[in-house]
Amino acid sequence: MAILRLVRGDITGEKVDAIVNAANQALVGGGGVDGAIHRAGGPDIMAACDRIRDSRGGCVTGSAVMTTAGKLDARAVIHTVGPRYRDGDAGEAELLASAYRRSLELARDNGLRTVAFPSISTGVYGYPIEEAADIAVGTVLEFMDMEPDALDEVRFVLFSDDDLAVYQGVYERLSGA
Ligand code: AR6
Repeated sequence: MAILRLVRGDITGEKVDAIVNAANQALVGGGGVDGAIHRAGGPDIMAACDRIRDSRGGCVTGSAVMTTAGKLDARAVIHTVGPRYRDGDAGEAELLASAYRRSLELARDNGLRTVAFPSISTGVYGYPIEEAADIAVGTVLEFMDMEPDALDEVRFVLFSDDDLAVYQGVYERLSGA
């Protein structure tokens, strides 16, 4: 049975099997958590992203790819691409759920049993945090329910106290805790 944990912090300091990055389709890096991961992990991560871009064009929204974790204290970085939020009617919810699900499947398929997620799409991509937290926590709980032996732990690493409080509220509501 896997456990879900919610913590506040900088995801680049997490010691887990897989750190998930909120990337863009071209895998070219950027600001936010993407910039922090490449800065802390060093150039090997971008070199691996370059190879993925050259061989298969990058990563479409709602999907995920895996690279080395470079100097991070993890075995891999899973780069997923969440949707840019427009009005909520452009398929954003399905794409965000898919980003989480594909990341969890990639971890499972590669024997990565502890996974740390940031709050995907809620920074530069503008997804309202309450709605995004609902999808994030809901998708992870559903995966753990369907596949109880696939992973040991999923950890959400929230960058602010406010974001952590939102995720905690959603978790209590969805899990009945
Ligand atoms: N650890 C944990 N969370 C963080 C960290 C960190 N070190 N730094 C920022 N966050 P964002 P997006 C939080 O913008 O919305 C990039 O340029 C941040 O406070 O990183 O999916 C990519 O290249 C927010 O809550 O990702 C893409 O172009 C959350 O991480 C685009 O931004 C996500 O914010 C992706 O936008």
